[in-house]
Amino acid sequence: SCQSPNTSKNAEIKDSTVFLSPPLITSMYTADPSAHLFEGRIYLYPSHDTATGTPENDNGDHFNMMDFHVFSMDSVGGKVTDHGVALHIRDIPWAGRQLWAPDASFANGTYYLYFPVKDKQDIFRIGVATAPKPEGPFVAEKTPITGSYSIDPCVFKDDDGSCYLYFGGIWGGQLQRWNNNVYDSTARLRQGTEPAILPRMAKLDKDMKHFSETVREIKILDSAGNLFKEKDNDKRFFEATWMHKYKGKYYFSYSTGDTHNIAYAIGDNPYGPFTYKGIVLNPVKGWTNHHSIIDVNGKWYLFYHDTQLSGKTHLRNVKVAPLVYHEDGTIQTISAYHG
Ligand code: FUB
Repeated sequence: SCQSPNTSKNAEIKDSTVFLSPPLITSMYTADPSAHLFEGRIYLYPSHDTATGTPENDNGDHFNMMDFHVFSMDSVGGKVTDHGVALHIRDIPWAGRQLWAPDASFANGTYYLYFPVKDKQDIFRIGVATAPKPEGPFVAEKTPITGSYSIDPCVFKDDDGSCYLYFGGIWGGQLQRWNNNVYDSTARLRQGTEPAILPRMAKLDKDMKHFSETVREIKILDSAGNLFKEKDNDKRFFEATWMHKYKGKYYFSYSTGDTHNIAYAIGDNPYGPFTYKGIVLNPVKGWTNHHSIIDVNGKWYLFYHDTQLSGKTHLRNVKVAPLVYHEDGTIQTISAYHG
């Protein structure tokens, strides 16, 4: 059953908004919602959380997902339709385990689903699958995107039709193992005053299945123009990339992971650098925080998740809240709870 957000319970406080949203989907556990407006409907591409009994650890082995369902609604607050299994891990020829957070795009008359999964060597790569309809079912390519690695792909289509893939996640997402696009299984996490690990991106080829350039790091700078250090872990990048454009500026948002914020930084072009501006969403119930931001006919929304239904960190439920910009283009911080 699906309810519309109960705005009467929501109160504005100073520069942040408390918005109490009900879960959008209660028939299964869903997380990491990537939302898009396709064919006049809102489509959601979330992770499908499942209780497989895999023990919890810092690598996120308990996030042991097997398939994706796509959901759609005609408006925020409208009935949510479950379109069934859009892609199953057994139909990805190169996949080993753990189907993590996906995203989707439309080009060439085709829908493209981007997804991270560990390959048979237990290394996270990013795959792509295609379908003629936004809800799938999607057919996976036989190999991962050449040169891709780590997790949490976000595909951003600019106004000129160019598409860019942003990705990466540290700890269980393995980004710390990739320096200059070379894999080193022994590479360790950064510490203290060492520069924080940076997210990655590359422009996509017109075929949407290859990178058209070498993967590069993107810089997130503080207001003084300096890169964050690992000790700045309430602001530095951890995982959950998202890119959107507002009034000609590029907004790169992400999770700070172990400090559980959704933070954002603004830049003048898709490659950055991006300057840190603040928090989009304060920590939610559960360890992870992962979101998307879209414009639905002039109104902006944040899709996110928490663990209201299960109380378990790996069994999450998708939610939505309105997103408000200040005059200067900064975003009003959203809290999912009172107090
Ligand atoms: O859902 C699995 C992983 O947890 C995602 O890829 C991360 O962003 C975190 O939400």
